[in-house]
Amino acid sequence: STCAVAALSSPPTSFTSERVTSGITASVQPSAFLGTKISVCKGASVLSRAVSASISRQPLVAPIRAQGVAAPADTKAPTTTKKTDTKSTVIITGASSGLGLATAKVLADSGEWHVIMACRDFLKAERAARAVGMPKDSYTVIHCDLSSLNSVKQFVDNVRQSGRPLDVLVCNAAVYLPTAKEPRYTADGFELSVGTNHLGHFLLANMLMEDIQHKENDTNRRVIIVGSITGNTNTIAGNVPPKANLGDLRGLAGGLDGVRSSVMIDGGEFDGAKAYKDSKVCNMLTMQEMHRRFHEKTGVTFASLYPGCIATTGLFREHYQLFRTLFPPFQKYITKGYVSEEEAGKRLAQVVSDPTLNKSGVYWSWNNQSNSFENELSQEASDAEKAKKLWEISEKLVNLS
Ligand code: NDP
Ligand code: PMR
Repeated sequence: STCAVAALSSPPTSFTSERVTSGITASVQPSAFLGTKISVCKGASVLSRAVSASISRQPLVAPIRAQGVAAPADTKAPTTTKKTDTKSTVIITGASSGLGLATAKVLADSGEWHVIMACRDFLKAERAARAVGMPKDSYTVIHCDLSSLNSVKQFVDNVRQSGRPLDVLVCNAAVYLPTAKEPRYTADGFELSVGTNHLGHFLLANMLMEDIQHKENDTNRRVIIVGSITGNTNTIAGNVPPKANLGDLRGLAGGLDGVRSSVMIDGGEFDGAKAYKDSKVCNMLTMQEMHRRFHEKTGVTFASLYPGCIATTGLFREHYQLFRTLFPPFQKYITKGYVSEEEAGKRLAQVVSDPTLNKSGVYWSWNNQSNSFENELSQEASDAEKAKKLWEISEKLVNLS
């Protein structure tokens, strides 16, 4: 056989591939799209063709045009409700890599879902969708940068313009800055991890509630916010320092801006790893608060999950190289918490579409046989009073109240 196995595992070497007419520079990462190894064979697969096209800077079969900020991929989208297909619609934030992309692929391949990929890098998302072979009419890329409240609002407008009735929202995107010495900020001046992972999604989910609850004759309407074991201090993983802790939320109340207040939710010194774990606690608290506020009134199901340790994703792109080399085998052979991107994608896709995972207010996890179960959250991540306070402060910060 002429097959060669190309190990395209981390680290993804990123490079600037081309400059497009609008002046947007596309950064392409030929990293492991779904798993760590990609077979490059004679009569190459769509995946390997697309990946090598990206690498060799050759254009893909059809040209990709950047739509400029916040324009939907489907420029011919009518402004009235689309009745042409019977598919359900799911928005997945951060669908350009890792868990989001793997989930988008599973749902697109099922033939039952149209996936709106809410991504900050239009070209990367379009390329990723093509590289994993998502059918052309199964997805739309719409620009959304969660680190800008204006971009989130623009995204919501564009979704409404597309006319697709919305069934499910998956808040999946995240950044993790474990090696940052100094804080970084969103466009609105919030510390970047909590600003993106929590506040961006908080605004998005709140705005889209209106659209999700207005869908008629459908019981499968869900809002899913991806959580994590590392935000739960009732686990070993959650006890690896620095531990998540929101304290009395004084830093958040001050705006996380590093000027009037601390950049950390609890008012402490900047720590990128802690900020990420804190943001995951916020994600899990937000899901429960949404359940309490909206489930009975709207029938919408709210859920969070820990999909397993997907040690190969871009989440660890800013970690030390040594960590990125050792982390996958450590999780595979020592903690046994490792899951592939494909497996994690199947899990999140279940939370989106499986009729048996319809219970609201649940934090889903999977056992070693890959069976789902309702998991327990840590004390802080299930503290209803804290959830309410978090909600009220977050509403103010994103100008919803
Ligand atoms: P990846 O880095 O592969 O995916 C994160 C995605 O978020 C990327 O598509 C990235 O876009 C996107 N993103 C980052 N910042 C923004 C922004 N400002 N606006 C829009 N999109 C943005 O990581 P994972 O797939 O691992 O992470 C997905 C989710 O899974 C996260 O919520 C993470 O917390 C969670 N999780 C991951 C675990 C793991 O072990 N990996 C374990 C538990 C939970 P781009 O492609 O442009 O960089
Ligand atoms: Mg952790 C015992 C099980 C277990 C599991 C399931 C994880 C998942 N981790 C476990 C244990 C340990 N980890 C132990 C014993 C250590 C000390 C050696 C350890 C270390 C560690 C580090 C340094 N682990 C990490 C890091 C990270 O930088 C990751 C992180 O915290 O990101 C926020 C991480 C993770 N461990 C996990 C998972 C899922 C992560 C990624 C975190 C996430 O996506 O939320």
